Amino acid sequence: MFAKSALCLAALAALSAVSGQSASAAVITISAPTADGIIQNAGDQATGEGDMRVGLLGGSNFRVVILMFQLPVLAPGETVTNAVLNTRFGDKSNTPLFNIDVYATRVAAGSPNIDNGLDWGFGASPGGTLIQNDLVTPSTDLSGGNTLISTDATGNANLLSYVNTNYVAGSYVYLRLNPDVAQDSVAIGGSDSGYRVFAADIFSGSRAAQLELTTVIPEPATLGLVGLAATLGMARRRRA
Ligand SMILES: [Ca+2]
Ligand SMILES: [Ca+2]
Repeated sequence: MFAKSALCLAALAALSAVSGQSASAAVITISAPTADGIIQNAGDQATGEGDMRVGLLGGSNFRVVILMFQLPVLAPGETVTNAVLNTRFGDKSNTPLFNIDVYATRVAAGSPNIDNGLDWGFGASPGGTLIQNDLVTPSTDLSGGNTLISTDATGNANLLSYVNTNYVAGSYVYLRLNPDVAQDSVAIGGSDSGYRVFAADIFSGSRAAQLELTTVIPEPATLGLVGLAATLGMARRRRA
């Protein structure tokens, strides 16, 4: 029943697209690759861990999580209209007292490489573009052991703006999950306190962080007008 309705809706959408009556929307889900991982204050990194910590490990290893997502090639005229970061968390490790903030670090070409996060300072406000303040707080219930946490409306708007401003198809957008405290154990909540983020490396990637982009492709009639306007614009420039 639902499948049939969906098919009918899809057929109608296709028909109206052909007849130039509507725009079509799509949701593109991009999973983080296994190049996701942690960087820590000692200046090193790890990309093979299934359990990526935001917080302190072993008393002195202050860790932040680096995620990256490959921006897809869009169709002519296709625009991104919403962006959401979906991250899955395991149980807390001990009792973290801090919150996690999300920053965008850069868009970079080439293979996904956690080194793109290494040139950052380690502190409560590492710089870059703040996407989401307090994505996770000490009161966030993570007891289920596999909890999906998504950016909220403000975070989505910030992420959309960052993605659209810096979009390069095929390149990776780098995001950083950062503790919003200094790196001492007292502020963090103890020497082994942190939040555990699932990496792409385990559960066959099924718990990997995901960037969800909603896009809209304009109707063919609009595309035609855009093309006509561009042609007229070119003609005008030639005359001038
Ligand atoms: Ca990894
Ligand atoms: Ca914060």
